[in-house]
Order: sequence, then C-alpha cells, then structure tokens
Amino acid sequence: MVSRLVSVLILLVFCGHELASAEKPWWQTASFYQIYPRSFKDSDGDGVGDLNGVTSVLPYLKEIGIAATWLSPFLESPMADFGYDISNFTAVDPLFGTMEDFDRMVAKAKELDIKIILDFVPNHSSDECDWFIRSAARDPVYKDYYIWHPGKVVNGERQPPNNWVSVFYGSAWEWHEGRQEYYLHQFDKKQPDFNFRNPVVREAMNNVLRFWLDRGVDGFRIDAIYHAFEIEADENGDYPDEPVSGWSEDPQDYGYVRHIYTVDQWETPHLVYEWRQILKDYQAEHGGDERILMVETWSPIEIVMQYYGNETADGGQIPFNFQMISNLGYDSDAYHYSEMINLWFEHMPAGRTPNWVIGNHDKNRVGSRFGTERIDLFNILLLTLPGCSITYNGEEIGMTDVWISWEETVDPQACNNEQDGYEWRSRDPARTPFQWSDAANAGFTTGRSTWLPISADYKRLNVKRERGVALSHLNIFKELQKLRQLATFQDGDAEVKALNKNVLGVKRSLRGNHTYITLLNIFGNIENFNLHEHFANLSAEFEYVLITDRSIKHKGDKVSASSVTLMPHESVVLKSTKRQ
Ligand SMILES: *[C@@H]1O[C@H](CO)[C@@H](O)[C@H](O)[C@H]1NC(C)=O
Ligand SMILES: *[C@@H]1O[C@H](CO)[C@@H](O)[C@H](O)[C@H]1NC(C)=O
Ligand SMILES: *[C@@H]1O[C@H](CO)[C@@H](O)[C@H](O)[C@H]1NC(C)=O
Ligand SMILES: *[C@@H]1O[C@H](CO)[C@@H](O)[C@H](O)[C@H]1NC(C)=O
Ligand SMILES: CC(=O)N[C@H]1CO[C@H](CO)[C@@H](O)[C@@H]1O
Ligand SMILES: [Ca+2]
Ligand SMILES: [Ca+2]
Repeated sequence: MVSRLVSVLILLVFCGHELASAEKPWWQTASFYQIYPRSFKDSDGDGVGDLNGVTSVLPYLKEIGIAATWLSPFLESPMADFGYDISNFTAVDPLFGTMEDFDRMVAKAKELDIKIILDFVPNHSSDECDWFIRSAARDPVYKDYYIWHPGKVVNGERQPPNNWVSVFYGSAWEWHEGRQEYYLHQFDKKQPDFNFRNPVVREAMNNVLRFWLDRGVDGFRIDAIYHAFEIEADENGDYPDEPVSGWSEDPQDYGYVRHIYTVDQWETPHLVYEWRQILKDYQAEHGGDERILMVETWSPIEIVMQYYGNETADGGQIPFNFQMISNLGYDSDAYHYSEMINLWFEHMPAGRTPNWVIGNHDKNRVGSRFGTERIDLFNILLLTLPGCSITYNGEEIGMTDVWISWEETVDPQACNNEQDGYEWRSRDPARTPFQWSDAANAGFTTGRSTWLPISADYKRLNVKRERGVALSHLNIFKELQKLRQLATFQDGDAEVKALNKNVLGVKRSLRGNHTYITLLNIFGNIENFNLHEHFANLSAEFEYVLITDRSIKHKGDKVSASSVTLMPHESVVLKSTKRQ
C-alpha cells in the first residue's frame, strides 16, 4: 500500500509540477464531453439530432465547463451499424447535415473556445464504400485495400480460409461472387476490414486525418483500434486458425475461439504512433493548439498503456481508461474503487496524463448501473481526480436508461438477434434524446416524433428545470467545474484510498494552496471519520465547498478534520481552511 501510494505521488509530481498551468497543453486537465449526435438536438423536426442542432446548443457546453467534445460518427453511411459503417470518410451523411453545416459547427465552437474531436472508425469501411467496390473489381490501385482470400477446397467444396469468427456471430469471412474470393469482416458482413499491412491503405487513412485537420478538427477519437491488425499471412498467403477456447459449444459464436490472431497484434500501437506523428507534423506546419488522439481499446491494461507511446514515439494522449466501466459494479466497495483507480496510476508511464471514463453510448447509464443515488458520486469522482474527465451526454443532468419495447428497438446489436434477451443486448436505453426542457419531446425536437422514445422523467430531469434547483445534478456538475479551475486541482498531487469499505477518499494537495478532500459514501450507512487517521499532514479544520442533496451540512460550514460525518450516500468536497 505504501509503495503504491509513493508511486502515485511520484507520477503526479512528474506530470503535475513540471509545468505551470499556463504552459500546460490545453487537454491535460480538460473536461471532455461525448455527444451522440442522433440524440443531442434536432434542428429540422425530423426527430433525429443533427449538426445544426449541436451548433445551436454549443453555448450549453460552455455553461457546463466543457473544453472539448467528441461526436459519435456523422459521416456518410448506409447505417447498418448506426454510422460505424462508413461509406465515405470525407463526407457528412445527409441525415446529420452538410459539409457547410459541419464548417459552421467548427466555426461556432472556435468562437466559444470548445474543441471538436471527430470519431475516426479505422477498423473497416462499409461494403458500399467506393474503395471496397473497386477492390472487389480488382482495380489495381484498390485490389489489396481489404483482406481477400480464395478460401480452401475440402472434398470439392469451397470453405472459408479458417475458423475466425465475427464479433456479430458467424464466420468472419464472406464470399464475394464478383471477385470470387472471401473477404474478412471482424464485425458485420457489411463492414469489410481494411488491410493495414498495405502502405497505400495506411496513406489513404492518413489522408482522411489530414482532410479533417484541414477542416479544423482538434483531434480524433479512434474507434475499436484493437481490431486493426490481424496476424500476417504466411508465405502461402494463409492465416492460421485461432485456438478453441472451450467457453462455447457453438463454432459460430465469437467466444468459441481465443482471439490471439485477430485482436491486439503487436503492430497496432505503432499505427497510433504513426497517426500521432501526422498530428504533430500538421501542428508544426499550421500552428495552433496541440491536436489530440483519444484511443478506444478494450485490452488488458498492459496493452492499453502501449497506446500512450514508447520510449521514442508518442502515441495517443488519451488511451481511454475503462477500468471503472469494466471492473466496478453495483456492489463494489470502496477498496475496489480505490484499487481500480490506483491501478491506472501504477501502470501509467511517467510523464503521461490519466483519464477517467464512466459511460458511453455502448453502456448502460450510470444511474441505471450504480443506482440514481450514486449519479452525483460519479460526477464528483470524475471531476476531482487529476487529469482528463470524459462525460457522456446526459450524465450531467442524471439521465437514466429508458425501457424500450421490442417493437421500438432499433439497435442492430439487438434487432439482428432473437427477441429473447434483447433488453440485455440493446444499447438503445442509453441513447434516448437529450432532455433540454419540460416542453413537448423534452425540447429535443419541434417535430412530433423522435427516433427513440423520450424518457418519462423528462419534466423533472431537464436542463431548464435543473438550472433553477440549487442541488440538482446539473448545478453540482457546474460547481465541480469551478473547483477544477483551482491550482490544487489543476496541478496538485492526488492520493486515492478507501477509508473503510464504504467510503472512498481523494486528497488533492499543492504546496502553498488549500488541500481538498473528496469523500464519497458509496452505501447507505451513516459514517464518521477522523481524517487524520487516513491522510497525513492535514490541517485541523476544513470547510464544506461542495455538498449534495443528501447532505445536512451547508456550503461554508466548518468541520474539524478529527470528526467528519457522512450521511447515507452523501458525497462532499472539503477544503482546508489553511493553506499548506
Ligand atoms: C466522398 O465524397 C466526396 C464528396 O462528395 C467525393 O469527392 C469523394 O470522391 C468521395 N470519396 C469516396 C471514397 O467515395
Ligand atoms: C517505438 O516506436 C517507434 C515507431 O513505431 C519505433 O520505430 C521504435 O523502434 C520503437 N521504440 C522502441 C524502444 O521500442
Ligand atoms: C498555488 O499553486 C500555484 C501553482 O503551483 C502557485 O503558483 C501559487 O503560488 C500557489 N498559491 C499560493 C498562495 O502559494
Ligand atoms: C506538511 O505541511 C507543511 C505545511 O503545513 C509543509 O511544509 C510540509 O512540507 C508538509 N509535509 C508533507 C510530507 O507533505
Ligand atoms: C468497441 C467496438 O466494437 N466499437 C465499434 C467497432 O466497430 C463496430 C462495427 O462497426 C461497432 O459496432 C462498435 O461499436
Ligand atoms: Ca434532424
Ligand atoms: Ca482489422
């Protein structure tokens, strides 16, 4: 425990004290916000959110202290997988607007000093992408853009090249009549995998990055990078079978084999290093603030760390930290929380910046996973830890999952399967329209219907109403953003520990400044602590600077560090009355 603590302090000293706030790159303590464009704001009444909608509410992002927003895909797509199947990487899908709308959104964001991050889906394209059509036709420029194989002939019958299985069930190989070969698709058969071993493909993707940099984006969020490379073909052009896992009886099931040749190949982080270099070169040539890469990979933590870079090459500034998403559940206790958080500090290479994610468009909402009584708890935790916070739209107002009938379900992950168990597979419940006000359809659209139903609780949980309620989720979020601006939060050390199995504490301290202590009561008991027993070198007296609707104390109340009481599910931030 002691050595863990020391390593945390060393790391933070390393990345925190080196630079004064003013010289620090903009993203290092930034608060990020994920917008799911279909559901954020509709401008034309068709019930689907769009880019003009986003532009119209950008001042809201400013109001809640957001430095940068990453938007889920809005590029041209047949929408077999809600935009994660891109048919043209440099065109806006008409459902979301036009390139001019995009330019207006970027211009408005620049005016407000909000950074725009594009979701980059390099895994694969749509089979309707012009590149795939040309590849299938053996156009010499495009013929090796994707991964093709003639298959094998067994007893006179043609079969897929090997036993690889698609994430969405069934063989990962699809026969193409035109080309008379199989192509690889790790996801839907409408999503052929690119051949990243082909330098021409790499350059084409690099040019996609340059295209969007020219249009003013400040960085990219890279989707599902761990699927980018497959093992290299042997000298006969063949790919080996993956070993059977023993976890499933069904050879069509993704769990049937262990994915040692189709995910997390050693080359993949180097692809990200190559992209980072493009961003650096672009900045060197065109100036402006640092461009960033956020990297999505659901890999073991040792591999995730490789995406930060190696000794000689930088990778992404923000390899998403999914520890809390993957490893915390409703019953997790404070030791478990502290272990998950400190795990990142222990593994993070020196000089890098931590980041914290608790939700996204693929996961159930925080209030539905952890209970509505813990919504503020997670917002407080994310915003008082050091580094970058990443918030999925709606979490700041406490939106929860919406139950959606089978008839109204639209997520292909649920619809492509049988009805039985769809509620468990569907991602729709966390994607319902954003709740702006108590007007019809929660102020999301002026149209009569919406692509997913509006939550029944929207009259109580919406931006307009919450602005006027002192301890609403929204106002707590905004208070936190103000605290985050203080030197202690910008540059201070962090110590994260469980005070007992129910309460998590985060101490932030910086020489010459006030010390702040976040206390999170995860469960429903009344707790009392002598903080001196848990944190070294504390001043005798603290003051409440952030409370929630569970508190009986008021903001500004003083408390002795030797006896702090927490009400059930209460989360607070305390400030030392003296500087250290
Ligand atoms: C993408 O769309 C743009 C603009 O319509 C067009 O110029 C370009 O050729 C398209 N690219 C592909 C690969 O289809
Ligand atoms: C780091 O990555 C770069 C770029 O891929 C590579 O050239 C270099 O050899 C790597 N360095 C180390 C120490 O592994
Ligand atoms: C608080 O910390 C900052 C950053 O290290 C420092 O510049 C400032 O002087 C400190 N405040 C005081 C009152 O010492
Ligand atoms: C303890 O606090 C004092 C000032 O109150 C400070 O001078 C000292 O460096 C601190 N020691 C540690 C170990 O943080
Ligand atoms: C983590 C993940 O799988 N992300 C995306 C990768 O691509 C597929 C297919 O387009 C999407 O469904 C996933 O959301
Ligand atoms: Ca619309
Ligand atoms: Ca791939």
